[in-house]
Amino acid sequence: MPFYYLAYHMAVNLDLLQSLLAGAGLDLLQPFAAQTYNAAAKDGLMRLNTYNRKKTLAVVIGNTRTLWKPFVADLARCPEHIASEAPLDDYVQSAVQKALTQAATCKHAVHLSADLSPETFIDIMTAAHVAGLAYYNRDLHLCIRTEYGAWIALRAVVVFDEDYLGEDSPQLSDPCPESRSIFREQMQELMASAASGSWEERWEEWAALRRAAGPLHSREHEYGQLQLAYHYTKSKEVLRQAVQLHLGERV
Ligand code: B12
Repeated sequence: MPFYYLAYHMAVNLDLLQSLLAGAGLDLLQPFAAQTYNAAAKDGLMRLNTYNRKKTLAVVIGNTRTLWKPFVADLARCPEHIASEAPLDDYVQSAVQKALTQAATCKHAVHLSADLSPETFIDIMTAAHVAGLAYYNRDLHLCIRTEYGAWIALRAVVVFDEDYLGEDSPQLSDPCPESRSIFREQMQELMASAASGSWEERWEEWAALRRAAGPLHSREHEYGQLQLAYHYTKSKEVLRQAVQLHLGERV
């Protein structure tokens, strides 16, 4: 992030925000102007509050595989969280709120990607794309970042009552254009099968598609075995195993 952001946004310390979020495993953060999302979002979707500014500061927050360790460490400290309906979403929400409490003194609105209520729903793949964080491949329904491929998750957009002083976001191009045609057929087949049953049944094939969606070098950033299984199955048993492993590693 360029230094001038830190100097100008006194009511939002983006440097502090970034480091607090990264400490919690949310290691991707990209500032952008809220208006660019509002112009790009599909009709019928909620628009971000611009606080009557010309260019309003917003950030899109995401993570790579890095999130898994601090999340599991948190579950090891508070195993009762495993029983919650969506432990990872709860963890993210709490980490974002905690970081904002310390790093922002102005009004702000948080839009979590897991929140599906129409009044606050954010089409976060479009947000990540217009912010310049990751390319939105509409055929694969995945955002792809050159370094990490599709091994990223998009967690939240926060809009601040502050001006956006950065440059216009860069126009991204597809880091792996060859994936488009190669996987269209496989994607259609999986979608058809998901429509007639549960898509989780074939989650390993979905994961294989995601693996193939990014450049070769991005494969080193693939989620670990338990992280992958949890993201696709949401199994509590996987979380218990991860906690056991974490506790074993600490002995
Ligand atoms: C709804 C949703 C789904 C639904 C989609 C079905 C449906 N038609 O409703 C289901 C449950 C199938 C799903 C599955 C998965 N999803 Co999903 N999903 C979302 C969510 C919450 C909203 C998408 C949306 O409605 N966008 C708004 C509309 C206006 O845009 P649209 O372009 O018309 O949206 C369509 C596509 O996005 C599509 N879609 C989205 N995800 C998927 C997945 C599949 C398999 C298919 C076929 C279509 C599809 O469905 C949308 C509605 O028709 C987003 C988070 C968010 N807030 O945006 C995550 C999100 C897109 N999903 C994500 C992921 C990773 C997955 C899964 C891998 C499983 C998971 N939980 O990790 C799987 C499999 C995806 C794959 N390709 O491998 C990530 C993508 C990350 C990235 N790198 O791009 C997001 C951003 C969530 C996150 N925390 O990061 N998902």
